Amino acid sequence: MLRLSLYIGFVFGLVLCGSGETLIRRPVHDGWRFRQVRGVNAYPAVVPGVVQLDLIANGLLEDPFFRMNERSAQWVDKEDWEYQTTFDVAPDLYARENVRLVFEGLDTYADVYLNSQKVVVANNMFRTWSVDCKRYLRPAGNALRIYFHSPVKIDLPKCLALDYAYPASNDQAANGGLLDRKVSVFARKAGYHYGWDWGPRLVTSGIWRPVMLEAWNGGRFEDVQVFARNVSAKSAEMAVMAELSVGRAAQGVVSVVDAVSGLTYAQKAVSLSAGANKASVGFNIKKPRLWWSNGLGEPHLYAFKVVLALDGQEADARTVRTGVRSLRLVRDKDPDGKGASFYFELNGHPVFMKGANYIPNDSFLPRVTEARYRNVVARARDANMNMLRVWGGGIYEDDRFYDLCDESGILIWQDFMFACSLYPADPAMLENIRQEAVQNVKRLRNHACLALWCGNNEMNDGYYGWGWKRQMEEKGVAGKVKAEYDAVFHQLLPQVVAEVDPGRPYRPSSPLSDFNPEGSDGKSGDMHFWQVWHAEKPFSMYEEVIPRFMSEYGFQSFPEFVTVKRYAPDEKDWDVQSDVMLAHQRHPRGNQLVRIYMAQNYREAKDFRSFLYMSQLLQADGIRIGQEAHRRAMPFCMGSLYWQHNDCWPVASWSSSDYHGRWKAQHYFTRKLYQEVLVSPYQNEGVLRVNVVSDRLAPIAGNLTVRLMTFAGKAVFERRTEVEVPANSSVCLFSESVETLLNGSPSNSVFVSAAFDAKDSVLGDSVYLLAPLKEIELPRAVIERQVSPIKGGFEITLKSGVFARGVYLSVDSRTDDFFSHNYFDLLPGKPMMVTVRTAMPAAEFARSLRVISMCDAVVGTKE
Ligand code: BMA
Repeated sequence: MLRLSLYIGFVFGLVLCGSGETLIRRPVHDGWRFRQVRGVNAYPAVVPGVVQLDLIANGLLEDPFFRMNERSAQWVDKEDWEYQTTFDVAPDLYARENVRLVFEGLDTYADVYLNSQKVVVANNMFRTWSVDCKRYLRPAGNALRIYFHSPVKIDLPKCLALDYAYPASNDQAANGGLLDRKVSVFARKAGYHYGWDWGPRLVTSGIWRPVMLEAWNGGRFEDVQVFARNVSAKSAEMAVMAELSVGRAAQGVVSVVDAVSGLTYAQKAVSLSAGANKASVGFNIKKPRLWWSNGLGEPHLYAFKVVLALDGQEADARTVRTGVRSLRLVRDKDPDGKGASFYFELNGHPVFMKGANYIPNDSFLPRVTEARYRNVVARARDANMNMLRVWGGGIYEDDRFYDLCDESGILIWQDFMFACSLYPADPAMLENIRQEAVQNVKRLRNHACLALWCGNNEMNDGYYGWGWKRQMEEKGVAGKVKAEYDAVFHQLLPQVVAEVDPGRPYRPSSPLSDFNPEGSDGKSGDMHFWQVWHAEKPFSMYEEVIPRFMSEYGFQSFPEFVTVKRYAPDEKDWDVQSDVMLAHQRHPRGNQLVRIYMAQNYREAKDFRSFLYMSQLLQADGIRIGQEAHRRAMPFCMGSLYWQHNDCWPVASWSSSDYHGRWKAQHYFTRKLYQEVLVSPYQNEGVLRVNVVSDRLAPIAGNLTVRLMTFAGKAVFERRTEVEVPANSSVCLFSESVETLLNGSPSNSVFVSAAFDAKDSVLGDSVYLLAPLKEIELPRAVIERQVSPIKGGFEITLKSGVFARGVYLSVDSRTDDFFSHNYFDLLPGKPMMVTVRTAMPAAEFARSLRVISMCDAVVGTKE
């Protein structure tokens, strides 16, 4: 893969640097300065960037992620800001017939002046803005100035002009000094900037994506789409659709070449007239190397170089890297007498979607580096996920993100950027949304990872289920706002998808039932299940309410102590109810709910640090019940996406890995629960059953071993059976009454260990407790450790004479460490080997390594 990317980089390099006549693209990122419009001084600025980052870099704003500093950053969004640079145009670029200035992202209300000419008026951070600027340019000393209007000042009057309020449940207007005036819905700007129940209110302004100069002679591609029409093992019918602009009528040739092998797939002569043109080229690939999702095979990517030659001269070339695969969302009417199906079928095989919901990686988007994108996608891949849902309150992600998902076999459920609110939609706004949708659908449609377009997050549920309909009726505007809703999600967006990306499914909202347009019942369509958490229902409800496709469910935890100390370094703040900790807990009842579930499920944590650790186990234990129940229920249920994969700042949240990328207990649990083979013990009416769930596309013959042991390691029961696990299915392969198994031992003194092995390797295993943890008196586990250095870190071997629950390794002083395994159960007498990646010297590591288990974290463990 690395070789392929290097090669593609090389090919791109040739194309972009220009071997003479091809299109030139150069950034305009140097020499920028910014100033507060009401102020006098100008300061150096980084482009791409946002004003808060520039203020921080110039010592004018304190890091809003530290302690309660977010509060003193609230003035920034009430100000107007101006960014300015001057640039020269290199002679080769200046000599081209056409020069275009492209802003890939302006956040949000921006007037752009080039040499004093107003060339762009922007009002949507999700759109690209470009201007053919040859006539305004000079060879040297071009002045580029961008005036950013305060989004609050622009939108507040729109809000005040109405005698009703658009619901926006997560907009933290009050924290921004705006009382109850929720202005977020008026801006085409990432919803989470205005605050969320896991995010701070940091409303940014700035040149958040690259600014480029593009120059060409004769003609260029405006867009190149490559897709597969029909795919089988034998052949793939491919299509290239190109949009091109040419200066004057010309004879052109569009060819498609394999960028790696140089092989020409197709060549077509086209007669082009001056202006905009379309051209399509078809070709076949025999025995294509298919793209597979993570776990099922290689996500092979082809690199198609599409070349435009005009009058015999190469004018432009684009390399599109994409996978060849067929993907369908299968909605059979009533395949099993239980309602319509909802599953993805990849290359002819139904695939259970194992994944999570994804939010932006930072409140300040431009500082999400390539390395962070790599890390967040690797976190999904390494936890055996095959789908992420890019949720509607964030952004249409960077190309880099989708490239990485293509490479990693991570399918994407892509929301349009609307979440948990209702939005005004007058004709101007509808046109704005149309442009946004067309541009983003075009930008993303070549990605093999892209599985589905979805109109919005939870707006349908909000309207019918959360009381918005009634609120709007009371104000006499229900007809109006519902018409606005329908115009966007039932007319405009499906139309855009049908026109621009016809092969991809569209759903108006998530969640959505098919037969009951006024809600989501899980019987058809997808479901967000929040009764566990918001309605305080027990985790066991996850076993009762199983939909066709679970696109959200989740439970909060706190980040690790080492992360907490970065934003709350003072001991006086080490209490979840301290002002600082509460500033990093944005769900109004978050702490209360964590405490309620903790008290129901576990014994009391003995101190702050233990509480943080136990909150992570609680989350992992709880979500695990859902993850296993969903997988066991295949093929009825074909997807489990928990809320949420990542964080945008350090906070208590539903994430399974924190802002710094540290895996929480839930992430370690997920890696195991999302393995190809899951061994899942569960109890029902006095019977212990063990299901084996396999995503493998072939049956597996092996052995299932089920053991019962006391915490001190005495065997109570053991059975080993030869079994066959059918392809791509869930089967119950063990069933026995708990009473027989226990054979007189109390249920709170034993654990079950179940494992499935084939050809001498364990493909899946699980530890299961027969009694609730709260009723279990965990023995005091003394964990022996041996540490030896290895390349890039250490190897640690752990052993305990008795069962140790949730063994947790940590080192205090750094955040660059990564433990291969953590929060696992140690079985009596059975050693466990963990490696850690760290730069820490050996002596310091040995000194700071902490190893605890649950018995060390709760009050009242007996010696
Ligand atoms: C879901 C999401 C988010 C939210 C999460 C936790 O409804 O769509 O809006 O952050 O719940 O409350």
